[in-house]
Amino acid sequence: MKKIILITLIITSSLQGNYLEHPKSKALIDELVIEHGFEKSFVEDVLSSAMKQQKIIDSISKPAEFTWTWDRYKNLFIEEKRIANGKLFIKQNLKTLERAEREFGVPKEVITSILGVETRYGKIQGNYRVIDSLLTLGFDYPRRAKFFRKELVDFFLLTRENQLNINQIKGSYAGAMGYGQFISSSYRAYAIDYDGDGYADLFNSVDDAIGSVANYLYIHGWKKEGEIIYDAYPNNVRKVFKPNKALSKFIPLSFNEDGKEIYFIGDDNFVAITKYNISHFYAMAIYYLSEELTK
Ligand SMILES: [Ca+2]
Repeated sequence: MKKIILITLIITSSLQGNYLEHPKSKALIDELVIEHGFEKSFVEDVLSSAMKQQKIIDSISKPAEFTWTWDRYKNLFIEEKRIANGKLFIKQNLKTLERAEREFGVPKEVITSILGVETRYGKIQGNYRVIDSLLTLGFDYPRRAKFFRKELVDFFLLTRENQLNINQIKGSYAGAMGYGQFISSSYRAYAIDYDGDGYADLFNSVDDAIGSVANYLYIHGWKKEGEIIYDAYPNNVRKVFKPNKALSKFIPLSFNEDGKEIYFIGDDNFVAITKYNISHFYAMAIYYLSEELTK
């Protein structure tokens, strides 16, 4: 009986994973120590306390953008509570939003919609330890391993640069963090200090979050006087897209909404939103919500 219990314990612990013993850990440790100057014992401690989580792999394998219908996606994000809280968010942060609009050209309703869709305006920033997410996906999810392995190194660098506790930072199952759910490389590249304390804090500073989202969209091609989408008719969509390559930056879109097919043309600013999250449903939801917030 004792023996059986012991075996069970061993199996359980190896399933949860102690990432220090993972075959891919040695190369990571070497890279962090040799190329980036981390203490070996520090990296080893972090890896030995990190856990593989099957839930993370299950979640990333079936994202809403690919498995849901547009109606279901739209109903989740464009609903009364999110609209009302968005209007309240604008009221409470009007000065900062107007400054971001002036400096980056991104309307306050669009910035607000991104924060609303990502985290309900900062309320739900994710409950996974980011170190667990990035090790699980970087080491044990072959389809996206290369991407997440790179984010993992960026996460070590980010937490060192910003003096964050690498073992405590939480985020989404995919390692996205803070109000605007920035992944580590985006945090390092596009997060800005917007409240003047000299430090970009996307977890606690709503001003920094607002400035950083606007900066991200601006750098990814947002045009001040540009459009997100145009309405289109099916014939028009074909006419515009097939013969005229000069217009190929536009994206033809059709969505089945409330039982009928609707047609749109995505412009520069639609493309900029997809750089935030590469999904047509996502960009469309941001557009719809931002329209509701202008009312
Ligand atoms: Ca700041």
